[in-house]
Amino acid sequence: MSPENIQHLAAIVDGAAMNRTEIDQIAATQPDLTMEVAYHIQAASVKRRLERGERLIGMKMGLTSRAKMEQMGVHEPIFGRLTSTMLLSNGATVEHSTLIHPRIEPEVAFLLERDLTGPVTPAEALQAVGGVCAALEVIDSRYRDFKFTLPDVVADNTSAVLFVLGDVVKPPHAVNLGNLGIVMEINGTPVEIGSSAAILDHPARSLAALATMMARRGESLKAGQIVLAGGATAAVAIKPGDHIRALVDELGVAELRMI
Ligand code: OOG
Ligand code: MG
Repeated sequence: MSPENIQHLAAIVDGAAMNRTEIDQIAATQPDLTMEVAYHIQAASVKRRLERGERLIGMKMGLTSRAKMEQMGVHEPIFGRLTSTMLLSNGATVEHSTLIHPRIEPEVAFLLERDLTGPVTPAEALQAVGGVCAALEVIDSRYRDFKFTLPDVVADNTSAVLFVLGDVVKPPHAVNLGNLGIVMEINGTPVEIGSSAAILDHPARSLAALATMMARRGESLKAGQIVLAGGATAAVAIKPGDHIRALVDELGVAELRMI
């Protein structure tokens, strides 16, 4: 695909994210939308955000659990980029009308204290981690009806829109990271139950996979960045009035309210 077309498509997905409008899948009209091209579109669209003053604060993994792969009908982990306007304080209130068709999922997040360059093993990846915490990610695909191919969702920065982190931060080896029970409640009712083991069998594998995939593009993770390891359960549609809590064993609660 030509550089001009990549910039053009980046402007379309960025505009849809900015204006919260639905768009048609890119793959439907662009047969040369490979995964490689899709990551170029993602990078170019996030560059537009950075040019508007947002900061890159981390990365996210997506489709790292079977539940998510089955829900979305795609079967390969992908990564996206997190910017400063996506991070809300724990317990924040979000206006539903500012989003398209938001869904929410419980996650585990890594806080990096060292730079991390792939390829690495999961054990090596964990050496870059200063802390782990509970997280909730709101995803809001810009594609009509939340339907997409794998390259489409990559181009759309893996549906990233908002996230919150829990207040409890622990060193990765201080918790049973490979099998933390996770419950997501909406208005006090458990709606999803899972474990951090659902995230590629261990969240450290997700972090290592991220560093390794980024290395293929000549990119690396930096000290101070946040990494969302990927949804541990299927994502759930949210509506005004919902109070959503992710309760993660040993790591407390990440929560937010929709109005
Ligand atoms: C893609 C984003 C997936 C996750 O944690 O699996 C994701 C989507 O489902 O829209 O964030
Ligand atoms: Mg996610």
